[in-house]
Amino acid sequence: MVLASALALGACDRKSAAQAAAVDLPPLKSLAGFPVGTCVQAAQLDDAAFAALVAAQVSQLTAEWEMKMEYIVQDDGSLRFDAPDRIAAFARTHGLRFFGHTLVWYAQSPAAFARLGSGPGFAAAYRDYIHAVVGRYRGQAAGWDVVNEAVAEDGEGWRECLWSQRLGRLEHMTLAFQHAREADPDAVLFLNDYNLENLPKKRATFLKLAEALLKAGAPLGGLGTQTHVAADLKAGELTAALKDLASLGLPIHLSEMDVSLSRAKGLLRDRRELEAGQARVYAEAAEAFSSLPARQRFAFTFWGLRDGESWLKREDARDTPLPFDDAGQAKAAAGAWAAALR
Ligand code: 9MR
Repeated sequence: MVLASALALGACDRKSAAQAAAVDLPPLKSLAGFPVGTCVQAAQLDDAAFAALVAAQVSQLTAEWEMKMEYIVQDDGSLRFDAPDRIAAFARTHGLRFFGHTLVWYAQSPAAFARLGSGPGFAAAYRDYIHAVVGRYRGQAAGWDVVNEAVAEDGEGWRECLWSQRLGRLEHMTLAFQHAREADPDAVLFLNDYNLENLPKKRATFLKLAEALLKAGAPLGGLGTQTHVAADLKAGELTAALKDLASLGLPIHLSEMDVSLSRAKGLLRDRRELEAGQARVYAEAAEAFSSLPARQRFAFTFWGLRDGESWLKREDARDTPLPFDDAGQAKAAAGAWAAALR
């Protein structure tokens, strides 16, 4: 199956993504009745064409990685904020909403925390970190991914990590939400995860976790569904997932959408079919998201705008998962997304 997708993508080298038909569209944010976001890296803002595209197309910014512990926490435990401050300043200058991503992530456990042991010093450092980061953007960040990717890959329970080992499985999450609330009384606080569209079992565990957090007194205010999906996602799966996630009544952030061609499992044969599948998936996402009750539509965020900047390129340089091509021209995928909103 991997070979089939590789062959399909090979065929498309003849026609590069940049040559794919560009479509003429008004700015995406002007078409949607909800905030439209993208992620950015601070250095990308030096690219004038990219900065102009971002300012024109979206109304919300997420830092792609520079608000995570991997950037903020230094080896000696001190914190650095230069890159996130730059992204926040760009958002302010251009009148864009700012979204915080992410406070507690199983995948990141800096040495500065690990060496603290499990005594009260660890709990204090955990609280101080959340207070420092959330407090710094208090009044500017509309929301935060407080806990990221807590559900196990196969949907069987929750992941073990440094935070759960030192502070407790549910307790470390409850505490993170409480500390974030102490630092910013107004930000909407999210639980965020992936593969909720294609794995109903993982989605069910995610919803149970959300309920457990609420019961434990966590000020959970919204659910984030990343939506890193592939062009062969079955029709109807995204719609069913969003409906299910919305059943708790909390605001929904479609928080990191991209639609991979390379990850499609060979069900679609050639690039033309893969691109049509991608457009169909983007259209379904737009339609399903705009069908949610207005008060539950927190934001619709693409994980990047131009194909060339996608993290998925590291996995397969031929992938073109985003709504704009390398030159910043809207692709058929963006056209389909926009048409589904009209
Ligand atoms: O796209 C992000 C990539 O540039 C970073 O190197 C990586 C680690 O920080 O994180 C990627 O973004 C991830 C996001 O933060 C959480 N959900 C999955 C995203 C793609 O891996």
